[in-house]
Amino acid sequence: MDESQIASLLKSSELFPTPQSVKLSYGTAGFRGDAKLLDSTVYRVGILSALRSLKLGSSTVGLMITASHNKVSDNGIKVADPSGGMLSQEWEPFADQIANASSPRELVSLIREFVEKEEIAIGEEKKNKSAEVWLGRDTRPSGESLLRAAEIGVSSILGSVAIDKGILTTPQLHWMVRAKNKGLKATENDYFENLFTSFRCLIDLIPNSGKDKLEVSKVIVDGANGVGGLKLEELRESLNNLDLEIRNTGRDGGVLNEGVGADFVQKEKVVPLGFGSKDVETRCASFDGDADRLVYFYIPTESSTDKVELLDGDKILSLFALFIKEQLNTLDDDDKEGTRSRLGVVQTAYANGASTDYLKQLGLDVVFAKTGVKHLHEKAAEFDIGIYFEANGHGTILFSETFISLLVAKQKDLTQGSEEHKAVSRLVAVSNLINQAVGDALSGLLLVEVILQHMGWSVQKWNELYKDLPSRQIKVEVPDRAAVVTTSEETEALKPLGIQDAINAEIKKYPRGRAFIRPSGTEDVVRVYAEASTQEAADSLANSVAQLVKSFLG
Ligand code: NG1
Ligand code: ZN
Repeated sequence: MDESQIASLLKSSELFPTPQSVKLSYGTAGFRGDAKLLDSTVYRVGILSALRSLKLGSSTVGLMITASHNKVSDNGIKVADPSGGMLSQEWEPFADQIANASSPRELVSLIREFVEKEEIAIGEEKKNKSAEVWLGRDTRPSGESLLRAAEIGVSSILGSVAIDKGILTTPQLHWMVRAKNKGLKATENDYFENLFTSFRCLIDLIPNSGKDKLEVSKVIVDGANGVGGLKLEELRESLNNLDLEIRNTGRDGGVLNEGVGADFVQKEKVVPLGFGSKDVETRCASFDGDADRLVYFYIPTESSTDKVELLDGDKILSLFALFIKEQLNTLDDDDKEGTRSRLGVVQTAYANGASTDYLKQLGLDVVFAKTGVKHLHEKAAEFDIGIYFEANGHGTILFSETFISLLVAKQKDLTQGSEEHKAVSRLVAVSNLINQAVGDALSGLLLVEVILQHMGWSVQKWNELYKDLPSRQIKVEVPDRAAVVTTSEETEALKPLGIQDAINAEIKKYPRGRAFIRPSGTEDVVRVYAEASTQEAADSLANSVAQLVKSFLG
């Protein structure tokens, strides 16, 4: 690193002193916290993203400013690697170090050390290509000024270019970064065009015999008062074959994620604001604040309360798995070349036990990953087709490059109009529709809608695939959530000592009881999950475990 580079870093970092007494960690999905405290973090992640781009031959890297489903006064930042996936976990410790560096001198010295260790060609880019970082943000009021901090961070690595892509959903930015690095068309319009073209294609492939039982009833979407509803409105202009009503777009004064959105509906299992008795039995969906999560729900007729029937990430996963399996079975019947495919599904410990039983009974390969999509994504990528979902509605379907090439070749060989040709064409269209970079509520919604039409199913019929075991999630505020250390599968607590035995003793009291605790990676809480044969039992188990957390950590 030459003198001018060091001077540039020292000068810009003077603008962003670190707040006192905040310990930052890259966590499950980037840095998150009170937006007022994040300027220096965002600036520093700007530096990191420029270095990441240089390290990877000046590929485009993405920076998304959002705190997803968290409250509106929070914000956060996450990095999209050139593949469109999450930042490589190998770089997370460096992110933590620089975010916590207490002075400009310490910051520069950490960067210098890292640049040497990683052999990043800093300074030489002037002769070659420079780093490029694409920035996006959600609708939070703090987003604009944080975005400026990120730009300053990027530009403080000399020769680097920051390009502001405006207000986007998280998955849009990931999709655009991936497309750009693959040399494909990568604007927001290209993203929309890709969605409606592949959706149209799947609609055209709906079997004729199914037409008379077509499910084209209305779907109502809760946009969480965030960016997702706004983008869905734009997309709707080009969609026919979908009767879509969008509420909670944020235009009518509603507050982001407050009493609305996927996280609220999934965790509380109650009706979001703006929905009520007029919507009984209607198919409804909720996005989260940055539109990378999707859950469905409906209000049952008999409901006298505000409770909903929830169709969470597990149910979406099951629907997708059924559809994909149906297409693969059609192909496998015709499988002369022995090209049988490996289809796998990935869940976390939060997956409802009934969903796991159902998927296994379908004959699927079910594997488990730690919480956080970066872990699920990695495992799903090991299959030809890997479907992953967190119960909270974040997930997607990954197709391996080799498998896509094989499908495209088959599509050319097979006779047009044959069942096999249709099955292959559906799989190719799904691979285009569903975001290959991260979970995406917009593309997920379109895929659910077209599959329901394909099957001729109502939301109620879909819900009957299996019955969820009653479950309850609770957040417990503790002085230090890091005091909870779990096994790698996160299902057992190793620390504090003795707590797991106490939890096990509680679990034993309940038929089909299951419970675990883990520290959240995005909020300052310990999460408790409990499942049992009745709702009362699940609630009671969750409460007893929460009490244990309080007494061991309180
Ligand atoms: P934490 O706060 O680490 O539990 C939450 C979700 C994750 C993931 C991230 C990122 C639950 C229980 N946890 O993480 O699955 O989606 O947020 O947004 O839903
Ligand atoms: Zn989100």
